[in-house]
Amino acid sequence: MKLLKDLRIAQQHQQFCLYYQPIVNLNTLNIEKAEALIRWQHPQKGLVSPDVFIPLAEETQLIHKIGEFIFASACQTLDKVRKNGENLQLSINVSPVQFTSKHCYLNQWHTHLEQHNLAPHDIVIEITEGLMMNAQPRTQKRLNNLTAQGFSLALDDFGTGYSSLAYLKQMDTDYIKIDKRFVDGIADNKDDLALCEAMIMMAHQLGLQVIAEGIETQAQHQLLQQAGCDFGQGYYYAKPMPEESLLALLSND
Ligand code: G
Ligand code: G
Ligand code: MN
Ligand code: NA
Repeated sequence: MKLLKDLRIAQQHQQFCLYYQPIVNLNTLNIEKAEALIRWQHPQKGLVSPDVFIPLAEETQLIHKIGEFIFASACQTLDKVRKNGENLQLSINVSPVQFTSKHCYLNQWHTHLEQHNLAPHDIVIEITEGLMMNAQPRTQKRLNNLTAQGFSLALDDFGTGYSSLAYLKQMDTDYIKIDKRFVDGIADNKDDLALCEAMIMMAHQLGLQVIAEGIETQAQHQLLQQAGCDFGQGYYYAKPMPEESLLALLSND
């Protein structure tokens, strides 16, 4: 398969980079976090979406190497943010396949953190609910081990999977990320708003904070703010951007 062959060489040829999308505190409107989103600049095809190549990387175990690149790059960026006198928590998407590795990803992560004078609490690990379905039993143990070490944990695409509530019970989650599918309709549809409000209330009662994703309009922003949502992310605030743009944005903020 051609794309797989290209994916194997992409890393050596430095065709990957991270974009960052700001996450705004809805009480203060400060940018407190950013989500790292990988981009592949293919020499012929141009930008290839992670929706296409991450599943391929998961099937072929390439995700382990790519995952290390993502973690290392995010640490580098955060180091630059700090050197500019700013601060952020960086949110990183991690595939459950990474936790099946016999390679010691955790030692790797600690090495990268130490190299840049960072600590686990500077990082939020995002796990997609849907992907947990096929996860091995030890994945959950490993996730709880991460939070015990100080990493924050976010349940991504919350509400879209089969057992959202079961995961909340089983894992030491810090954040739920309300999926864009629920946010889209809140200004026009009472049921969508009610669902978001219910998720926010439930999360707060469990001691979790809420990040709403895919906010595109001022109306959505205001409704979520009124509903007590803690953080917002979406094109209304900013699109995913290269590192330089993030650094510039933070210093103007
Ligand atoms: O940024 P974008 O909308 O193109 O991302 C598409 C999908 O790819 C999203 O579901 C997102 O979670 C996933 N994705 C983006 N970046 C990463 C990454 O660095 N690691 C993993 N595992 N998934 C990612
Ligand atoms: O990791 P997750 O599956 O949540 O990935 C988030 C994806 O959503 C990224 O690919 C990002 O580019 C995209 N995204 C972020 N904000 C918005 C938005 O406001 N509108 C749309 N259409 N997509 C968004
Ligand atoms: Mn995510
Ligand atoms: Na999502």
